[in-house]
Amino acid sequence: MSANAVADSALFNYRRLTNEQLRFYQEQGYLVLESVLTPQGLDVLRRECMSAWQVEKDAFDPQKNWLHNSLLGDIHHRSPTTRKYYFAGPLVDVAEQLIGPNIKGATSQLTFKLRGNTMSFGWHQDNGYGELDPYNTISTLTALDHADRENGCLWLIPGSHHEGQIKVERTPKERAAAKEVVVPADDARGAPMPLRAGDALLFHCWMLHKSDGNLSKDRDRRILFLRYADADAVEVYSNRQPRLGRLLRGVSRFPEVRAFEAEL
Ligand SMILES: O=C(O)CCC(=O)C(=O)O
Repeated sequence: MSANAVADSALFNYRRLTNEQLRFYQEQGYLVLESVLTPQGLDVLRRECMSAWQVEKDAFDPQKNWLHNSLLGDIHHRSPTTRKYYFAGPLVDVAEQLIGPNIKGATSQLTFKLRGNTMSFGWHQDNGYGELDPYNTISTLTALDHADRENGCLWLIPGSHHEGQIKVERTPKERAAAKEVVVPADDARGAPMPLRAGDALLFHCWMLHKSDGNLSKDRDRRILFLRYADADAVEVYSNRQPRLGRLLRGVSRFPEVRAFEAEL
């Protein structure tokens, strides 16, 4: 049976956040959701994502930058099961509970640290890379491998989203060159976020987070990164143009958002 023909419930575990989880998110700014992918869903996603990665990328190359070594954008264009997961999987229900009734997809990408990739990502907010308003966008990281301190799991500073938007200046040239954004933060306040393959970590757009390099000799650390935003969210850095992303729930006042990827 092709991935497209497999029922969503065989691939993904749907859920509603409890009041306790909602309170925790408000206070701490993050949640770990266990087993969002079923074993079959994990298997299919890994296969499709690796095929897409291998078309574009080689093994880790220390001469190349983090963009080349770690990221592959618009993975929902290349993997049908990712598209299903991004557009209609359990994280969309969760986004609706955390953001509100009107939701669009804002980013889909692979963020991989294959064995040998010892590059770290410094402390940053995801809203530092692409400031979206309103300030309730969520980042979700679905683990395609077990992730721990040895192979470069995420670290975050619980509660740091209460500090608000940290202004980071990047010129259009630096933005085009994907210059890394790093903000000063106290390592001692950081907490590692180990995940089992199939779990997802999600956090607020103001959450300070980082990751260290993958120091394992024989384990990859592959993550599927999806960002969800209010359907009317605008890009502050781009003259407040609407962020283009597929409308997944509810309505948007922007016709270009209503039309974006509607055919997918
Ligand atoms: O892949 C990583 O280790 C870091 C990812 C990250 O910080 C991000 O996607 O914002």
